[in-house]
Amino acid sequence: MATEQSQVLELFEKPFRGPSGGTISFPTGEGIGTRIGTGGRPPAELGYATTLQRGRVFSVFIRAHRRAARSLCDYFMRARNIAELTSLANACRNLVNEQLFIYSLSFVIIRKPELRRVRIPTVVETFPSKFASQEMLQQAGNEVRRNPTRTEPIVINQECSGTLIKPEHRLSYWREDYGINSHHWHWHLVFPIEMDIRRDRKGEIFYYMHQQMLARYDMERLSHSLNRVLPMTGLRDPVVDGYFSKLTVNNSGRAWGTRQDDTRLKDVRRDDFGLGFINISDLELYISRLMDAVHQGFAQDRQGNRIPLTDDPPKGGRRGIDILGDAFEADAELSVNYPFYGDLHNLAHVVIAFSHDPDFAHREEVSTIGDAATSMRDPFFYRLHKFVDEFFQEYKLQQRPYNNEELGLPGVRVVRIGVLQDGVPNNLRTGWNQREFEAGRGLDFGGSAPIRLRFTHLDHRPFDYHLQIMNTLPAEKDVTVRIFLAPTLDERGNRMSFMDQRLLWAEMDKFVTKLTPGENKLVRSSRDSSITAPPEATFRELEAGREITSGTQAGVEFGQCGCGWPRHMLLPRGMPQGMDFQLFVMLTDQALDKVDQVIRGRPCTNAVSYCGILDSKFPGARPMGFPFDRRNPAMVNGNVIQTAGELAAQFDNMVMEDIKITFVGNQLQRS
Ligand code: CUO
Repeated sequence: MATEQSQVLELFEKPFRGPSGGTISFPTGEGIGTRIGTGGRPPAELGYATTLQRGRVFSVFIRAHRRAARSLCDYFMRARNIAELTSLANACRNLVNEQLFIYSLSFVIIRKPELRRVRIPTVVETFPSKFASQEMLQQAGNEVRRNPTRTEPIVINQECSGTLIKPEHRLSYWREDYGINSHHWHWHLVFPIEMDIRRDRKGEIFYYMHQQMLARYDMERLSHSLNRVLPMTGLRDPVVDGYFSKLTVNNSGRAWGTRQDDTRLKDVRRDDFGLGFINISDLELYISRLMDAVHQGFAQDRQGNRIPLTDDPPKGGRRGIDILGDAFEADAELSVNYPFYGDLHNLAHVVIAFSHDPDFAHREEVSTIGDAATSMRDPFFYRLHKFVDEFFQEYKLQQRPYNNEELGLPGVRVVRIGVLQDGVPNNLRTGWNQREFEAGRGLDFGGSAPIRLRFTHLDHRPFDYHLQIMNTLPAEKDVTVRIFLAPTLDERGNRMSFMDQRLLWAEMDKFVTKLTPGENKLVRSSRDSSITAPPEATFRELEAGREITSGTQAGVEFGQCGCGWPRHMLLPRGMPQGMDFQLFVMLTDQALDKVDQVIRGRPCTNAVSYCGILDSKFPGARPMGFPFDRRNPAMVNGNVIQTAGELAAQFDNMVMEDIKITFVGNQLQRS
């Protein structure tokens, strides 16, 4: 195992090495890329994998790139063990795009059961230039050149990409956090499109995971007295937010594209990215057709059949949200009608990502919103996804409200809930913390000193949820516990109606437990959250074998472990003077929640609410986001329901609690 792990680390080390690494050759418009190989003829078994230029961006949002990834993954899938994978990989690593190479290797290690027990190193270390500014990397390079024999580590501190002159930049630390961007890269890796993967409820999790990221972004915005993010209004209006990432694409210093405030979107003609003509008017057609489907309650397939869109399908049927998610993202293999509903979400990423140079007039690179590893850095990402989410919400609002049977759990009463952090009840503290990553693994500076990038990030100390529950049933009862967090007040300082607060509820945890008859006291650690993953192992940790042999992790199939919201970002920042939040806890009947299945092997079960379980059904039968995914019932037991608190008051199995979140800045470790 240790040998396999070191073989894998070797494959991930210095992706830009090799004869052509970093060499850019610009196409002149006659083809989609420069083929690199012996005599200009790449080996046939690599298929489309060699159609991407080396030294450029690889993006899953671009169909031609997905096609190249499919070819390279098919090539790697022949490997039966790490030794064979190493030999296949070494045979082609100088012929294919570096980012495509790492993506495909990661994909195959995750997909093949016999390879899953090895861990892939974090993408932060494999491609530090996607996470650290050119200036930081340049400083490191200068240090190495100044003193090539130095052996003590070079530590470079991170800075955000903008100054606070623009209010949006108050959120830069969040958008540019290494953990959320790494999670997003992994999420799109484990929920790939057009890769012949059939993951359970993929369309629905596309909707839910991105909706939850928006809820978290909005909580963070309210923590800075900023309004909730507004959606992109249309494709003809200016892109209000500019973005200048300061990042580089490869080890030759090629810069990502940038975008001024108020840039207008244009039709895209980028042969260098394998893109055909992308016309804004085509995207507008897709928008209109998708909205037709939402409002008519059915989609139309290629044969003209009406496919009903409802979240109450007949038993065994797919929910409308799942069908809509697949049509919207879009996946040509799963969309109900790909030519008709198009590729709206991916193409919207692409059109925005090339808005600074839509026809390659300036030979500019794609901008960061065009790559899953960097897109969350761009403020406009959230406006784009708010626009996407509005379609899904429009659909959800047409579903019936949940009824008393679905919401209630007779015989079970939640008496009290609260949180305890370092002995302090119901006041959680957040602040700054730091983490170092090894940049020298992903870049090639020469020299013998380790180069460490030091990122400052939001964090909190672990805390526990305490739940006091009364089970008045005569027997044990299996229940699902759902915990949500939302701000108490809106931008104006007013309390919110159910419908206003509905989209701000962020899932904090969801777990199954057994209640004994009588009183039950549950303590649940924040570290066990259903949305988070623990910090990703670095090269150093993997080399030391610590992460792969320790305790309960031994034998786990790590493949998809990199997917998961970073643990350090579980809480919103809150305010220095303390900010009001509400916890909402709901218990539901596990008999109605559970999904019957036998899970084979020891899959990674981090962050199941965002990432599911590999090769298994999504563990939970209810619609994702339950109970806040639908409008509230107008009345319960004869009482009008207008707020989440009024809903909770009508059901014994729900309770709300006021808490505060206080930001203590640099005092976190000292407090
Ligand atoms: Cu994850 Cu648009 O889907 O970024």
